[in-house]
Amino acid sequence: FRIESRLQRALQEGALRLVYQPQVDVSNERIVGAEALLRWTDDGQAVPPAEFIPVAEETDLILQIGEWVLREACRQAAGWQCSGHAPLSVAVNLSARQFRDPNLVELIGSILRESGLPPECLELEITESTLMSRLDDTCQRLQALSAMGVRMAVDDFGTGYSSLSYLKRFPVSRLKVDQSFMRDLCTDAEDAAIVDAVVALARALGLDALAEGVETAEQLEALRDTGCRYCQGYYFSRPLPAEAFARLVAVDD
Ligand code: G
Ligand code: G
Ligand code: MN
Ligand code: NA
Repeated sequence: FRIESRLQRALQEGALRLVYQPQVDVSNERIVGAEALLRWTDDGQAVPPAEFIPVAEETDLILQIGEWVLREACRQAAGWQCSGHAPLSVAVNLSARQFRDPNLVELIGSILRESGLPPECLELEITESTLMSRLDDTCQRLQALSAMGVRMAVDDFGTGYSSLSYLKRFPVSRLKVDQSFMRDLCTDAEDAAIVDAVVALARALGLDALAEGVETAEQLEALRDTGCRYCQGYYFSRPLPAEAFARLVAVDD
């Protein structure tokens, strides 16, 4: 409860910020976009999202926070678009409650209009468990969002239970291979087989695959062999403040 009122105040006082982790094309190691990740510094102390997001998720506070995140991410990503570099996308994590919010589609429409960010440059990440619950409702929401031109990604793929027949029907465009499979990719044959299988599944369904948690050159090499198209992780960059990300993109040109 205490954390909730502090978080509410942080939101009002502008104590939340976003950092951006570059997403990279495996074939040429160029930056194609970034995932926006929320940060909260409370009394000089960083509070991890894994601690405060679940608290916010218990109430409608997550809707207010989520709206701020979407607005901030779209505004900053609109500023990255420049001549000379291919369009950069921004990926925003949606909580389950946010994804079910009846106002979500309208909200995203107005945020895209006010920011000027092209809809194709916005990607929304939902977890496998959100995707695979309330399937009819999920299907309608995904259709409404993809009709706007926004792209959908399945986060932490491989850790939940996906119905492959629904995965086939849903308008999602990307599977994000969970970082837990990356850790021992080079030494554990089972993890390697799982990553191979997810990448093959994505390809068979016409989706692209992005591997999370790539920390070493060896992991990148192993990933290349699977044909995985995109990745992100500390090997390329930690999540960066917006200005630092923009500088990195400028150097990448
Ligand atoms: O940034 P990393 O530190 O630790 O993120 C931890 C978890 O918090 C991840 O599961 C990530 O998806 C989630 N997370 C980070 N930022 C956001 C956000 O803006 N909204 C939601 N719903 N989850 C987020
Ligand atoms: O659940 P989600 O994928 O949204 O969370 C991403 C989380 O993973 C963030 O907390 C981010 O800081 C973290 N992360 C990003 N890259 C790496 C990495 O290479 N290694 C590890 N251990 N964590 C990472
Ligand atoms: Mn994510
Ligand atoms: Na993830």
